[in-house]
Amino acid sequence: MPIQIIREDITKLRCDAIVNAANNSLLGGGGVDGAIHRAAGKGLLLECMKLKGCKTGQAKITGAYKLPCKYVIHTVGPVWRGGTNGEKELLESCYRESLQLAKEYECESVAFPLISSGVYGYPKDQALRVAIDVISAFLLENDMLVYVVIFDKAAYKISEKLFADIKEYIDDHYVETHTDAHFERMRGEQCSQILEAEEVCFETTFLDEPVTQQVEPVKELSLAMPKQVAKFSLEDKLGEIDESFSEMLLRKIDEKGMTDSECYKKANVDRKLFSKIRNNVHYSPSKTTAIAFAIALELNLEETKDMLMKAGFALSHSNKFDLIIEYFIQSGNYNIFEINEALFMFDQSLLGM
Ligand code: AR6
Repeated sequence: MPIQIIREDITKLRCDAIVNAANNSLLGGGGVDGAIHRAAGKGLLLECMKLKGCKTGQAKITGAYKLPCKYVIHTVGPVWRGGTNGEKELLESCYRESLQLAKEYECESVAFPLISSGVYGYPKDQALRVAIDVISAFLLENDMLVYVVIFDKAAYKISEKLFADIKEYIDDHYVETHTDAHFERMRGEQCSQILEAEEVCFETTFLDEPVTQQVEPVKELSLAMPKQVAKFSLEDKLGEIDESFSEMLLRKIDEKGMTDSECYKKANVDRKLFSKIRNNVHYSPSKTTAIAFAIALELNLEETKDMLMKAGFALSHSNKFDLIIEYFIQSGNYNIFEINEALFMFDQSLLGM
């Protein structure tokens, strides 16, 4: 099952468990901890008092009281002290232990805030990297829907270099679209057709011949089309039906020597959706799902376009989403979670699900 990065107040989520970025006392505090305790009510504090605190990197579970979820998993992230004091290992441990508890309590869905990235000062981009790495490793072995909740997007940023590279790519290619050679050629061709027609008319006035005769070539051009189409019956056309999206996907999985589950997990797509696609040769996936599979299969740009075409989509240079996808494929970076971080950063739909 997949990871979803969302922008929400975690206290509003109706999933099985939400994770609290607590302190060692487990008796409440500021940030997300304060919000969770306020929304849950006194009952949560009373239960937390019985837990006798929690060590950094560990996790404990309680009921959720007035919250819309079933459980709250309390974990204590490390305070950032420059990154050389075992912060990363402790933060990894927070995610691992919380996921383990969620699994023990048979949670099907769990939501994490970006632990340690507020009051405890862990750099947000690095905190997100740790979250995604640990969660995706866990999901290779387990089925669960995991939300990573980004609360304050303004303060959150993906690596500045990656951001700058993507932005440059978008800017360059937007420009390319507007001075696009193909577009120019098309426009040129249209212009010369008009000019040709005008020339004919111009000559006609000189030759003083009937106008209808002069425009005939243009008419012939437009009448030729229906005649050609009429040569094929609809049945003939349907007989030429090409490989479907589902067929291409299954063929590529085999060619790459992957198992189905390796592929859908890498695509951040859940098992149920994959089996729908597998069992329906004419399944029409959404564009984000189709791209997710192209990424999981590490297809190059041409193959990706081909696969998208099977699902009735294209990649254009006229929107940011497509350009970000193209940027990652061209860079040979097929990490769907990094792609999703970037898409999130640029306010675009995320891949998978
Ligand atoms: N929903 C989702 N995320 C939130 C919410 C919310 N309602 N509120 C804040 N965040 P922090 P820490 C984000 O400071 O760094 C407390 O006092 C926030 O934007 O809550 O682990 C505890 O008692 C940030 O990205 O936790 C501890 O003493 C992330 O949650 C200390 O803070 C974590 O920020 C723990 O510090």
